[in-house]
Amino acid sequence: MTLPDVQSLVESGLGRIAAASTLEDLAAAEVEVLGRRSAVVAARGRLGQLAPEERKEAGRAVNEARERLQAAVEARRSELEEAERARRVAAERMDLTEVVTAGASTRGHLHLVTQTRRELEDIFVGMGYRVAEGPEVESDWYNFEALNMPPGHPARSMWDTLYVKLGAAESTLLRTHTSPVQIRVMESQPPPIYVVMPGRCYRRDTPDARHLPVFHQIEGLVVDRGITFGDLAGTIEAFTGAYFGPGIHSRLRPSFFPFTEPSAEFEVTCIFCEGAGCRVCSQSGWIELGGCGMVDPNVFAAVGVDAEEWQGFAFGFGIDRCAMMRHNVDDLRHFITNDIRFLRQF
Ligand code: FA5
Repeated sequence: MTLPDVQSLVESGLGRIAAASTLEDLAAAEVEVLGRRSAVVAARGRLGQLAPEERKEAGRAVNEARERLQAAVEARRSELEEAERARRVAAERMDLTEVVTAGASTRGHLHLVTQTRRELEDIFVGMGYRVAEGPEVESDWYNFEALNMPPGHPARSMWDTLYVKLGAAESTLLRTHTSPVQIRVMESQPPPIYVVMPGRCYRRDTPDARHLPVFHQIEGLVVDRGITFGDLAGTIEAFTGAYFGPGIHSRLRPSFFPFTEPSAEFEVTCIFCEGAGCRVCSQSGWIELGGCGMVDPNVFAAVGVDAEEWQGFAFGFGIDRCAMMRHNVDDLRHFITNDIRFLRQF
């Protein structure tokens, strides 16, 4: 073995290492150039055959060759790892300019929940209702007490409440439903009243396919002379047909709310199976949308309306749930994850 032999062994090894274009290929090159069957290891094996005076120098040359090749493998590995990291970062990069630069047609539009709220308002305005709004941060009195739920009333536990640190303990809260706006409307004007009240509500609900901790309801309130439960049922049916279209109907099931008597839950034909029964509606053919009932005389008393002269009904249902059902969305959480591919569809 001559020194030029070692030199050419190093050159061909360096060429092989430089040619490796992936980390896997580099691992294969390392085995070829430095592994048990490599030329370097074979050269070292042949050192014993040399005369003692040649052996020392040749041994040093072989060791240096091995170290250079080893260093070249390490350097190439760092380069390839860096390139791989850069490729991954580029692939995962979120292009925040996408929406702005993708053309004039992507100026954006109202969120589906806002579109739904407006459509529901339009339906009720078409039936002669006015639209009213109330605050999202409410007092205990409006959210509970005036609605026939004095402190300690067991029905308060129907709603998992988020309280605000303001004033006396548990006196201020994020409204759990839009029903407090009924009270504000009745305080601000005498009957007759035909009003819908949309808005955001808050509950300590764990997010799942049909619940969000922040969601939207639309409340309805009618106070007039001679109002009956039949008017309530007819109004719900008219709304159901107007919003969901023909073939989708409503039904009322006895229920309990402290501020209405009698109370009912209203359900609409499951739009997924059109009443035949499926997984979404637990095979019942119906999906619950909200609560309703005749205004309880205690609520009229809280706002000074004479229950002998005036009767009324109220209802409240989920706007997000309406949008979900009408547009075949299987999970409410899509509404708040801000995935432009989902939002763009509507
Ligand atoms: C109420 O909130 C009553 N205030 C409704 C009412 C008004 C009854 C007037 C009588 C008279 P309930 O807790 O069932 O009721 O909620 C009504 C609807 O709001 C539900 O059917 C559902 O559509 C929607 N909703 C309730 N919680 C959530 C939530 N966490 N996420 C999304 N929608 C919800």
